[in-house]
Amino acid sequence: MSDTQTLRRFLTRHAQKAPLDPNLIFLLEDIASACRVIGNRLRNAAFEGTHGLAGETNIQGEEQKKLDVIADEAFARICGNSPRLAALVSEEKEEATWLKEPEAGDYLLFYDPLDGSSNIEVNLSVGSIFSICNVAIDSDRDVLKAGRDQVCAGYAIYGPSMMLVLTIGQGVFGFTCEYGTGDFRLTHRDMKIPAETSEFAINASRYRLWDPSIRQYVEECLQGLTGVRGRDFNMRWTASMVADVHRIITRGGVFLYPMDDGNRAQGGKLRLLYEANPMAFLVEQAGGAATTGTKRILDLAPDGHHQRVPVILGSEKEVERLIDYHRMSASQAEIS
Ligand code: AHM
Ligand code: MG
Repeated sequence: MSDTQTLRRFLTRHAQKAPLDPNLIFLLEDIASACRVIGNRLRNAAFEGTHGLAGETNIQGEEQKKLDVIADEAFARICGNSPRLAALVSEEKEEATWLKEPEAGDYLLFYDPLDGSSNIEVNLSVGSIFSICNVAIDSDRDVLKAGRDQVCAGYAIYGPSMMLVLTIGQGVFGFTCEYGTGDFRLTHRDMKIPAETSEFAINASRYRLWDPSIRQYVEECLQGLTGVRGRDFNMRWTASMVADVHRIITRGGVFLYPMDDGNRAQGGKLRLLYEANPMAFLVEQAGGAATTGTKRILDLAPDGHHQRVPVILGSEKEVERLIDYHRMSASQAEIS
């Protein structure tokens, strides 16, 4: 039977064993509340008239959905109560929102309030992704933190059940929202990604745009049992990063949103601060690996709030193979 301690009990028990700032616990509880509110708004959207577009475009030039705006407001309103939260960096806002004069030890919250929102109308899983870093010194307004500086990261997945999956740097833990009480309860302890997998996730409609390394990798997977990999591979693509990463954290696999001819000018598709970094932290904490193809994601030095990067993450052996293919492809390009 699963352990059913609540998120608060889990965090306070953790704090008895290892130092954990009570203000981080408050912030995590506020994030859980925001996600609970977003989950309820998603569930009732058909009755509340909140499907469809908001009529605005965000900083990424993407059309905002009404629910993107509702989710962004829920995060800002509920987490804004946290006493040591200095600033918010949201996918939906061009600039950071400062809530107080930053002091060393305060928190910075990075979030994508509703990831995969193109899936809402077709009633597939969507999610919220978040990442937390510390303010290093008093008055420091620098929010361009490297992923390795994260103190906590996680996501909420709004699927057949609502879950919160998080790491505070000591493994990955999944909490399911109990219907009725609304409590997040620990149902998935110390989640681990197996090093080997036979399942990959990529938007294959972009085949014509891929670099040779990605083509080679996918073509070899597709050859199956009689090909160079000597085994059959399965493919899944939800087009909701949270759902795809959740599957990988639950049963293994590799997720690819590489740089290709369609997104090279932007640097990739997924955003570093509130998509790639938190997912890379979670995946590494679950025993997997996360790279751009050439660099560890957590070591990247961000150059903008909404910087995009290529993302390859999941089961360690497959990620290592992809890094090798990138290396080989780069040295071949040098020779020719
Ligand atoms: P979003 O933040 O605008 O929702 O975009 C990110 C999403 C990811 O969840 C998902 O992995 C990817 O975009 C899907 O892209 P595509 O539609 O090209 O398959
Ligand atoms: Mg997103």
